[in-house]
Amino acid sequence: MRALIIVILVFIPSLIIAQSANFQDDFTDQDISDWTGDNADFTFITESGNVLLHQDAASAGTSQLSIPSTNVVGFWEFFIRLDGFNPSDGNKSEIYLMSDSANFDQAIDGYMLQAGEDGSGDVFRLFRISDGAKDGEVLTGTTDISGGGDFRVRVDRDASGNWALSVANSYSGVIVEEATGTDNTYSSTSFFGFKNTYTATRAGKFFFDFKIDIPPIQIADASLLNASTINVTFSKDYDPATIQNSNFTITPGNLNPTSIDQPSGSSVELVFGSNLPSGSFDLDITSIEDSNNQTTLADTTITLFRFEEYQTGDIIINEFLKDPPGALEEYVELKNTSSRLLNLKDWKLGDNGSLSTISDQDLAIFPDSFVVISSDTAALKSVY
Ligand SMILES: [Ca+2]
Ligand SMILES: [Ca+2]
Ligand SMILES: [Ca+2]
Repeated sequence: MRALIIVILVFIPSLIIAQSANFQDDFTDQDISDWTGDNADFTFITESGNVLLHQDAASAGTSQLSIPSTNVVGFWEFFIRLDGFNPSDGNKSEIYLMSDSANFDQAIDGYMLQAGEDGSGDVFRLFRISDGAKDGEVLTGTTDISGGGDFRVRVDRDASGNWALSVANSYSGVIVEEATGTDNTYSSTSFFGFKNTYTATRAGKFFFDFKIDIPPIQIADASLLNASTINVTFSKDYDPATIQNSNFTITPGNLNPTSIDQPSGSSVELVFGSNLPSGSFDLDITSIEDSNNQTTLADTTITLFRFEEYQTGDIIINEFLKDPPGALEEYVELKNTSSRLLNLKDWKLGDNGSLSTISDQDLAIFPDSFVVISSDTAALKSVY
């Protein structure tokens, strides 16, 4: 019997998993001299350390900018703010993801994402543009943009012309895919850019960023709550799934917490099974992600101290200078005669006439080491 070999060709639709950005400009350099168009209509603002491009035109009209860009397989991700107005045909933004001309007023071929239309059904819409005119709607978003606002937008395109639109309602929001479409009429491009149309009252109401730049999660504070517990506070809420015992390690000893309490969305309490090492030790923290899984903590090492209880005679006045001549200041030198790390926090120093707290913060005095107390430590250093 002859073997019948059947070759089955399965058609698998191309998944939109593009990983590379087709175009980015974060405007950090506050320089758009590499863009072409109505450059004088634009300036910059900085919000939380992030630079945004700001249209600040003098009167009603249109303003556009373009820049050479040839990548078409990947994604365009950007921020757009239609600041507190209801977009319309007279107040809208058109993002030209692909264009064969630098001037969007010409008879271009390409693809344009529209933000703003008459009526109240405003959503992001991707159009094919042929000879400068809309030539078919490739996909239609669902996020309501009829009231303007802040939007993070990502448009993906693969080599076959499969498009996808993802939107979030804020700069650092989590984008969600909301529409797809297929159009491969044009598969190459020369320019990226945008064109805004506006009335006089909206001439300064457009903001952009063509790269999403979210501050990473960081350690805001770490300190001992007691001899076996460390509080760590992050700069933003974390993903609880990434709070694993193995992500927190103390050296020396390679100690991991035995349990972790989560008193708030941005702080943890690491509970260790025994007292932490006395003196100074390092806490290594790895693999913590923010609650939106958008940024990951850079591997961080924090040096902490665990002070020990003092005993009578541990701290002595080793030396002092009273009523010195000239410009010299009085000083008192304290010595830690013990072999343990001690804390001078809340210790008081005085004489018959006065009594002062040395420090209301942690003030380490290392084993067999000195702390010199003076009202003018700079002068003291220059003399001794
Ligand atoms: Ca930026
Ligand atoms: Ca630049
Ligand atoms: Ca509208």
